[in-house]
Amino acid sequence: MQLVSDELINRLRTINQFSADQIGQNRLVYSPTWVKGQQQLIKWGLHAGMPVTVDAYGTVYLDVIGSQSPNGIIATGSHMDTVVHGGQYDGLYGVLGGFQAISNLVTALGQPKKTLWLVSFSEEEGSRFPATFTGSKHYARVADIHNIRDHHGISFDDAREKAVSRLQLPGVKTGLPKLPDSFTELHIEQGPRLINQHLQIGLVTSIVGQRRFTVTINGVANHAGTTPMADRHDALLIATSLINRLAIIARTISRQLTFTVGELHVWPNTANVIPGKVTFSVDTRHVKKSVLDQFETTLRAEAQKVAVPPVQVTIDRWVNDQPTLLDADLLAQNQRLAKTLGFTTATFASGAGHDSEIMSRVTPTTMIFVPSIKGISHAPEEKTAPADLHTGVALLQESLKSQAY
Ligand code: HGY
Ligand code: MN
Ligand code: MN
Repeated sequence: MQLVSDELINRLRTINQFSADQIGQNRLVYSPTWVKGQQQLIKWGLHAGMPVTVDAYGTVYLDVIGSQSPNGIIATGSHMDTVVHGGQYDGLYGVLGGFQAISNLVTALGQPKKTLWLVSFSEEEGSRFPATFTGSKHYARVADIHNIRDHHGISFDDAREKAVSRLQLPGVKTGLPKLPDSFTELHIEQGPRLINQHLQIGLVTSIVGQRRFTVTINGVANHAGTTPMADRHDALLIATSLINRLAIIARTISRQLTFTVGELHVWPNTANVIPGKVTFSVDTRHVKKSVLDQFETTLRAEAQKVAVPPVQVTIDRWVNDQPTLLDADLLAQNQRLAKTLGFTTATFASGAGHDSEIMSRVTPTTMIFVPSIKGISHAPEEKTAPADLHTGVALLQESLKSQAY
């Protein structure tokens, strides 16, 4: 079945242009660029004659109603939001690749027997508000997030209501659709395996567990020139030595345990003032819950060692996602289809978190990866070769076809 390949590349370019005047992609949930992205997807759906639904969190659902069992639903999709200064493919490729696969199938084979759904989740990254997977958690009826604010003090609910109201284009329905019979997420690998092994497709066995914390060190702000070194409670020096110790401990616990401090804020952040307060993020991941438990225990113990009055330390854990097994039958099906298509594959666990870990709690779920050049992601340099983009769509297409036609 001939892929109409330029459409996908052009659609990716169109939505990525919405944040073109900044460094990388900045489609933070409920931001103006995010609204434009979801609005553009809605317009493409309406133009293709697809019924469009938007839920209260801003997730967009495009339907192709099935002829024989409209209630049997086969879904695909990913997330519309990005990290700060992110890449052009993380999330968006799964949304637009899913749209392309469904469009190709309807063009070539007409109406499916089961309903096909494309889902563009509102938020996955946790890059604006301190919560992740808020779109898929709402859709999967796992949790509804409220009472959180971004760094500017804007409330999640205010931002959500304003942005979602902008998605109420003529012809768009509102509501929370039922759950599908299966969910498949097409995504870039965001790591080096496929590209280094010159393989075309990654089939995902499981998704690592991840935990995110905000650590706050309250020291004593004071004069940089008159305060003797021995009398200081410098929050930044305390934080940096704690971070270095945690990095060394993480390596000794497990070489597969990831430990990342991606965010660090200093108050008052002035050259001639001893920092009185520092907050920093900790993102840690592993395929085993026991290893994450061990690291968290150590993190808390090491933090308490430096909490000697007047120094105070607080730790806020705001992500605690468990390691997740994905559906083995759907993976095996995709392995067979990939072989038939002549695609080279590997199966492995995902080091990145995905909406699929939430969806796998409520329906059989699988993921299809395509290579990331140099394994880079969450950066403007994120890139996947067009041929690999199309290979992922081709396999997704065959997978949806085998389930819905
Ligand atoms: O952080 C992650 O693993 C994902 O990209 N949200
Ligand atoms: Mn993603
Ligand atoms: Mn991401």
